[in-house]
Parts: sequence; C-alpha cells; structure tokens
Amino acid sequence: MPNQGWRGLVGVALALASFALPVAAHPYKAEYALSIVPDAGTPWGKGTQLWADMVRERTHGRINIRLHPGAALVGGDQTREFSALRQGVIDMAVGSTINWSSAIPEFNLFSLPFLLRGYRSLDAITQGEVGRELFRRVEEQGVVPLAWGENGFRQLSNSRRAIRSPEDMRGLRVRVVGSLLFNDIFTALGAVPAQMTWNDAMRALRERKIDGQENPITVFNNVRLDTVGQRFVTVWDYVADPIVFVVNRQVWDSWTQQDRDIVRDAAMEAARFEVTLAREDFLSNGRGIWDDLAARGVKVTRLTPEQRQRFVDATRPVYAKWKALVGRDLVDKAEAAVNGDTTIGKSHEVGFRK
Ligand code: X2X
Repeated sequence: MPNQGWRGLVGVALALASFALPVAAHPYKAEYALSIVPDAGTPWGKGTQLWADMVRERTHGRINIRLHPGAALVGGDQTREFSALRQGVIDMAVGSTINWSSAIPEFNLFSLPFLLRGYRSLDAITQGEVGRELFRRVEEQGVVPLAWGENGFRQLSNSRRAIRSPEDMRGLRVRVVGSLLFNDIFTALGAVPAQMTWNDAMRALRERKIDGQENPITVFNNVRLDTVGQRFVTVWDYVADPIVFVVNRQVWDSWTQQDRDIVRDAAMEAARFEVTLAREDFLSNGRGIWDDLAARGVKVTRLTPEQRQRFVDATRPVYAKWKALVGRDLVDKAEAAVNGDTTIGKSHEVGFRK
C-alpha cells in the first residue's frame, strides 16, 4: 500500500493542527448580536450594557457584543425573541420571562396575579429551587441561562381615572403582552386587554388608541409615559418580571472555557448591578421616584390592603386556571418560597442577592 504512509502523515498533521488551534474549528464571530426589548436608558438596558462592556474588556476584545434594543432583531416582535435565539438568529439576550413564556410556559409563574409579595419573595423564587428548575427548562431549549436580573414589579397606568377597584377598570383598554394569561387577568377585572408589542404600545398610547398599560415604573419613566397622557398610576404590584441573561448554545460551545467563565461571571455581576438599579427608589436628582411622579402631575394611587384584596379576589379564578397550566408542583414550590418556607427560600434581604 504505497500511499498508506502519506495518509498517516496527513492524519498526524491534522491531529496536530486541531490540537494547536482548538479555536479554528469554531471561529469566534467578529460581533455578537444581543437583543433587548426596551432602550438603553432603563435599568434593563444599563445592566445589559455593563455585561457587554465587561466581557469586551475582560476578553481583550475577543468577544464583542452589540446591543440591539427594541427587539430589533425580530422586527420588534418581542414574543419571537426566544425562538430566534434558539435558531441562532440572535446570539445573546437579556429577556423578560413575560416575552419568553410562549416558549417556556413555566415562565408564566411570575405573572400569576398577586402570587408575589415584594422583593424578598421574588428572590426566594429566583434564587432557590424554583429558579434552578426554570433554568433547566431554558437549558432544555438549547439556550444557556447565566443570571437572573429584573424588570420589576408592574404597575398600572392609564389616561382616564384613578383606579382603586375592579369597578374602576370597567371598559378600560389596556395594552398587554406575552401570554393569554394577561388577557385573562384584565378580562376578569372588567377591562379590555389588547395584545401588542412594546413599540406598538408606545405608538398606540401616543395616539390615544388605548387607555393604559402596565410596566415597572422605571420603564414608565424611561419613555416618560406621563407626557403622552398617562396621568394615573396605581401601585398594585400584581406581578413582576425577572429578566434572564442568556447565550445561544452553539455560540456558548464555540468559546473556550476561560471565555465562558468570563461571560458567566460578568453576567452575574451585571445582573446584581441591574437589580439594584431596578429597585432604586431615588432618582439621580435625589428625589424619590414617587414624589417625582407626583411633581410631574401624575396621580399615584396606593391601595389599602382591603382595596388590594378585591383585586386578588377578582383574579382568583385566573390564578387557579393558570396554576394548572404552569404546573401545580412548580407553583406549589413557588408558593412555599413566597410563604417563607426556609427549606426553599433561605433568607434574602430586600435589595440584596447572593
Ligand atoms: O413590553 C413590555 O411591557 C416590557 C418592556 O415590559 C417587556 O418587554 C415585558
């Protein structure tokens, strides 16, 4: 066999090449596309930018991340963000559990009306067994989850009147997004929900085609919804949406172990910073966020425990229906964590995380 030796040599050469150049089989991209829904000025945007900056610096430019706000990589359709991420159309994202709930039904957990009771209960869920289980669901879909951030507790705003009871919501046209759970909640409260993207919502609010919306107050302030007639805000903390720092699986696998560690550590640091910003009650002008709203002519309504209970009661059937859809076991665990079952929740202080 005259060419046997030749083949052997090629084999050795190939083996050496692949040993010496482990990266060559999976070249790094010149730029990685990262999707977020809101713009860079929100805590969500700032935390994401910090992640990108730390990664670029610590990898000496090997991993260059470019932010695409407005879910621009999916034409603004934020509910398609997760599938685009799975398909590799998007390399990385920091996305809301609300937007990804169509792909991961368990993410509807955070949108069960009035399940959560403040930051401590939210942390008990994300930082405990339930959070780990949810990350496994993300992994199963070919996406690598790295850290929990937070959009925040979502408050109701509208242009018509102060909302103190379900009766006040009758006929109110409220923009919602993500999953039919929100249609059910607002229908149960007598309002008229309208599903649309965040980009479309801002236009519809400006053109007065809808009356209201629900978002964390940081998002409300970022786009100054008070300037488009959203003059009433009810603080009801009915749901909160965490955001998840993730990387597409093929992209993740293409990086060296050292770079993966850098990306993961930076995600955890950026997420901690992001959560702090999302929970900040004071603005850079030193004024409290709620005082500032009032000073801008927004009427802020805080519910008494009795008033809040009426919203809880009115949405109970929706909670029961969606508990079954999310998964009873998971919701039971989340309820236990909220109720301070120490075997699940551990001690999480407001504003801090491990
Ligand atoms: O669209 C919204 O309401 C926002 C920005 O909060 C989300 O992406 C879930």
